[in-house]
Order: sequence, then structure tokens, then C-alpha cells
Amino acid sequence: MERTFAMVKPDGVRRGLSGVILDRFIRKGYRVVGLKQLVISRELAEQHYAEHRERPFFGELVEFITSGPVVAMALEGEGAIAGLRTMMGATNPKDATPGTIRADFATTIGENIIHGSANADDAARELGLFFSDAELLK
Ligand code: FUP
Repeated sequence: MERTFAMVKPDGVRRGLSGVILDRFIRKGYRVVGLKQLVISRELAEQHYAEHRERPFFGELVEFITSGPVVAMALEGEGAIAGLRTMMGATNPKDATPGTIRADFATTIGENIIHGSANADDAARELGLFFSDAELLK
């Protein structure tokens, strides 16, 4: 059984899409073991996206992800890390396969509606950044 981290980004929350996105994960069969809406601090955003610190889009990425509330989720299921990435679709919604979240709900890479951990190390790191042990179901 795996746990992974996902987050509806501020564009998705502003557009009222948190529920339909969460519903896709629930219908898939993932168990919601953590859930909260929060505004990310600049410090947390920079930690979360540390791998992109040197990239030209880093400033805009931090501005965007701190621009309003996000919905952070901890999801559990067999193969949940890769499965959730498949459900998200390609980073650029223009390249995403129809039926994926980014294809169905987003148009631009800068506002691509959802984040999901890329691998097991990122999942553990990101779950730890966003949730305390006490906030997660056993
Ligand atoms: P992903 O794992 O699919 O979320 O993609 P990345 O970790 O590569 O990128 C994280 C975020 O940076 C993306 F969701 C959007 C943003 N980004 C850009 O704005 N421009 C780029 O060229 C690449 C990523």
C-alpha cells in the first residue's frame, strides 16, 4: 500500500473544482487519509518546489502557488503514486491525454490545476511538508 501527496492548485480552488477532482480520486478507489485547504507560505512553496529553484519560471511558480488557497490531499492505495500521476496527465495540459485531469480541466502549463508527487521519495517528503502524523488517518 502506498501513500502519495496531491494538491489542487489555486486555479482549481478558485474555479470551484476541488470537489470534482477529489471525487475522481475517490471513485478510482484511493482512500483519503489527509485533507485540508490552506494558503501556502512563501517558505513552504520554496521548499516544496526546491528542485526548480534554478529554473527561469521559479519566481512565477512560487507567486502562483501562494496566490490563494490550495487543497492538500494525502491519498492511499495500491500503486497510488504512479496511478495518480497517470490520472493527472502531462505537465503541459496541451500535451495531456483526454480523460486526464489536466487535459479535462486546464489549458496552460502555468496553471495546470493539480500537483502530484513524482516518486516515492517526493511523496514522503511532500506528505511531511504538508501534514503532521496526527493529521493523517492510521
Ligand atoms: P509535474 O511534476 O508534472 O507537476 O511537473 P514539474 O515538477 O516538472 O513542474 C512543476 C510545475 O512547474 C508545473 F506544474 C508547472 C510549472 N512549470 C512551468 O511553469 N514551466 C515549465 O516549463 C515547467 C514547469
